[in-house]
Formats: sequence, structure tokens, C-alpha cells
Amino acid sequence: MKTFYNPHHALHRGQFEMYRGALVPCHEVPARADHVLAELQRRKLGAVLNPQPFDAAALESIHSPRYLQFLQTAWAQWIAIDPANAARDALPSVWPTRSFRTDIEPDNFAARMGLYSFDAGTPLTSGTWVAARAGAECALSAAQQLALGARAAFALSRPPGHHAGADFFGGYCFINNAALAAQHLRDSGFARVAVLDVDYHHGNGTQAIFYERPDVFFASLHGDPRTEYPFFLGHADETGVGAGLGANLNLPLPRGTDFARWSQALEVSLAAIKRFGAQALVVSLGVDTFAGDPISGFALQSDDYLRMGERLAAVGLPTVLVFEGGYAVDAVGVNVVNVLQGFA
Ligand code: OKP
Ligand code: ZN
Repeated sequence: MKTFYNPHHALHRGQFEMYRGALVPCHEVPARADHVLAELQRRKLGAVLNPQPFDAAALESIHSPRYLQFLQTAWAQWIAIDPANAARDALPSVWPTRSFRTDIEPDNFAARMGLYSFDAGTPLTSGTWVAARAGAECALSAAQQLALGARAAFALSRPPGHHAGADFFGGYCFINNAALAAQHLRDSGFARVAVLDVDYHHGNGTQAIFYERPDVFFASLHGDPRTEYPFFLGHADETGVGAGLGANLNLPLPRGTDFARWSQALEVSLAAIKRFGAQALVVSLGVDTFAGDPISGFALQSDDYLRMGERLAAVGLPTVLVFEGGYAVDAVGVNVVNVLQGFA
């Protein structure tokens, strides 16, 4: 299968995230994608291509113009406050929670950062916009391959995307790559599309984007939000609303879940996707389910990712795989490419 590699991903290079009252080094580092690329090339698993350009309308199929405008100009606003800001990333620190208004965009930069985000773990850096936009183009290019008849394509795109909503960033994510791929498939004539999110963390952004829609099914296997990030979405009783009722499936799993147990949940999700009648599949491929992941709590082993890939291929649908999480940096290449090799 073809891989669309984000040539600008390293321009997004956060320094610190807020953790327990301190700024600690970011987990979501450029080396993650570099390791996946190196392993892909070592195993000769297909061509690695640059993404095609897409215009603003493609991004606006998922994200609000107001949010995209903010992301595009945020770094310039940040350094305009104080040239010394160029040496540090921008992090939000104030948010409009319950009872506050979100319809008026404040003039204050810190307030706008809060309006468009939900955590203090996602630094916005000088190259974030260029990197995130090119990452989105990887996902769109991969979806375009399916429109042209390909069986599968891989978007090797960081920063990740599944926590980003229509108008907010967070969880290391700015633009929702998987959602863009799913929408592009819809626009290319696939009448029903399923997004399967196998990242350790619930894909709150993707769920929210499609929650009211009957044409895109969202299924997610993840750490139980009662104890795991992003905490405030991802429970089993979230099944969609309005026309989207029945088109959302959450399978929260306890810490310590191994591949035997995880696979049972995978079967449940695949049966639901089949019942839904999906014509194409987008996989939010996070490998932070790995036992050695520093910020997650499942117990998958590297060989398990081969089986995962085999099972995803057996679904038999045209499939876009989109890279999401995975923070055991030395293992992330092997684990992701095991999925691709199992799929192939
Ligand atoms: C992104 B993806 C406190 C921990 C917050 C955020 C995790 C984001 C995961 N700083 N961790 O892999 O789903
Ligand atoms: Zn994750």
C-alpha cells in the first residue's frame, strides 16, 4: 500500500506539556514519525509519497473557518505580544467551562487559545500550522487513493488528530485527519463510511464531529474514560443523537487489557461496522495500546499488531489507516509497521 508521509511534520516540535503542575518534555515528538518511516523503508512495504495539495474547502469540510483562521495566525499573534515569546511555545491556561459564553471570540490571545482548546498538554509552536495542514493533506491523499480504486493507503501524519474537534485542539491534536479522510470518502461516493479508532485514548474529536450523522459510523476501543484521558467522553452509553442515533459505539476497556481481551472488543466493533453496511473504513491507528507505552495502560505486545493488521484486512473494505498515538518511541516503528504488514 502507498504511504503518504508528512514532509513537514517535524516543524511541529513542542517543547513542554503541563503535567501535575510542572512543564514536562512532550511525549508527542518528531522522532515518532521518523521511526515509522525508517521501519517502513527497511521492510520495503510500498511507495512513500508526498501528499497532494488540497485547498481550504477540504479542511472546512470538518473544521470551522473561525478555528482554522485562528490556527493559521496563532503563532504570529503569539510573538506579536512579545518577541521573546518566539523562544517558547504557546499553551492555553483559561477555558470557557459551564456557564461561560463561546459565541464571542475574545480579542485577548490567551482567551482565544482557551476558546479553541481543552487541555494544557498541547503546545502550539512556530511550525504547528504548516505541519498540521500537511498532515491533513496526507490523510486526504490517502482517502483519494481509495476513490481511485486502491484497496488501502496509509497516512503517516503527525501531529495526531483524533482529539481535535470541529473548532478545538487538545490531546496533541489540531486537525482531525481521520475525520477529513472519512469526509473525503463520503464526498467521493462511498455512501456509508466507518471510522474505527484503535488508539488507547478515546477519539473524542472524531466522535463529536460525526455524532449526529447517520452516514459515518464511529467505533472506538479505548481506556475507560473514568480513569483515562480524555476523561469527559467515551462512555458506553454514547450511541449517537438525532439522525446519528445508533451510529456511535464506544467500547471502554480496563487498564491492563491484553490482546486476548482487546480482540474480543475488536470483534464486537467489526460486527457493528458490518451491520452498519460500511463501504469504506478509516482506522485511527494509535499504537499506544502497547505494553511499553509510557502514558497508557493496555498490554499489547509487538507481535499482536501483526494479528491486528490481519484482522483489519479481513474486513474486506477499502481502508485508510491514519497514524495517531504511540509514545514508546523506540517501538512505535515496529508496532505500526506490524499492523501494515499484517494488513498486507
Ligand atoms: C493523544 B493520542 C497529562 C497527560 C495528558 C494527553 C494524552 C494525549 C494522547 N499531560 N495526556 O495518543 O490519543
Ligand atoms: Zn492515544
